[in-house]
Amino acid sequence: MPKNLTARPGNQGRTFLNFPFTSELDELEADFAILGIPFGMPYEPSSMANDQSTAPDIIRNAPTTADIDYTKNHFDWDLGGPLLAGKDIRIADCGNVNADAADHKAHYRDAELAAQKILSSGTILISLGGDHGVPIPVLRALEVLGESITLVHVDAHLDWRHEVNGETLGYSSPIRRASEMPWIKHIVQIGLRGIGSAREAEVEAALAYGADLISAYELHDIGMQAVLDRIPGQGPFYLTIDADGLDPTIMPAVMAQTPGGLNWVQTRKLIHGLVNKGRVVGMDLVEIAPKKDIGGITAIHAERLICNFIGASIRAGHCD
Ligand SMILES: [Mn+2]
Repeated sequence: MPKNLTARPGNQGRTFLNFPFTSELDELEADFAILGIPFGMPYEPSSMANDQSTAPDIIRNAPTTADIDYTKNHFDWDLGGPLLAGKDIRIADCGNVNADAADHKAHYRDAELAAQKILSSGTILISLGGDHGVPIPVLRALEVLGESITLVHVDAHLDWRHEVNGETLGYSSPIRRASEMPWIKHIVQIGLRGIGSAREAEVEAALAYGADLISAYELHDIGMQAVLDRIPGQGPFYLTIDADGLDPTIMPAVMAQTPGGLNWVQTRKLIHGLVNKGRVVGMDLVEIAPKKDIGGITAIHAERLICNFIGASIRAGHCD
C-alpha cells in the first residue's frame, strides 16, 4: 500500500468551499483538484516554516466562503451564472502535501508525485502555496502531459536567479528552472516592477531565452487585451501567480509589497482571456503571507481569483 502523499487540511479540516477531500490520488476522478503545497526550499533555516506556509488553509477559510451556499449556488456576476454553470463538475480538495521534518526535500518529491497523478488523470490542478519555490515540482510534473506548455507568470519579480545562498530550488528561481524544462515552450512574464532578486545578468538571461517581459507599466499603458494577444499559441497553458504581482492595495499580504501592480479587473481579464485562448492545465497562487493581510482583503481576492478560474474554465468547455 503506497503512502498517502497528502493529508487533510488543518483549521478544523475545512476544504475549499467544502468540496470533498480525497488523498486517493491513484483513483482520482475530478475536473479540478485543489492541492496545498506549503513549504518551499528555504534560503536560511529560520524560513523553513515561513508565513506563506500557512496560506493554503487560510485561503480555504477566506471570508467570502462564510456562506458557501451563496458562493457555490447563487448567481455570480463575475461568471454570468452559478460557479459550476449547472453542470456535473467534480472538484476535489486533495489537502496539503505532507512534509518530513528530517528530509526537507521529501516535500518537493511528494508534491511532484501528487501533481503527476492529478495531471495524468486529466484533472486541472490548482496549487496553493507556499512561496514561489513550490511551483518548481509542479512544473516538473507537467512533463507527464507530453505537450509543449506555454508558461504565463504574474509577478512583480523576474524569478530568474540560478541560486540564492546555494539553493537552486527556492522562490527566486522558479522561472529559471522552468526555462530549463524542454516541455516549457514559451514564457510570458507580466507585472514586472520595482526591485527584486534579479540583477542585470538575470534580465539578460531571460531575454536571451526569449521570455516576453511585460512590465506592470507597459500593461497599464497597453491594456490586458493587448497582453493576451501577445501570449502565443492556443495552449496548453500553465499560469503561476505570485500574489505580489497583484497590486498591494488588493493583495497586501505579501512579503514584498510593490506599488503599481495588476488591479482586480486586469487579473480577472487575464484569467478569463487565457482560458478562452486554450486549456490552462494548471495554475498556482503563491506567496500569500497571511499575517500581513488587512481585513482579509488578500484572502477575498484569492478566493475570487480561484472561483473565476474554475468558472471560466468550465464555460470555456475545458471540462466537457
Ligand atoms: Mn515570485
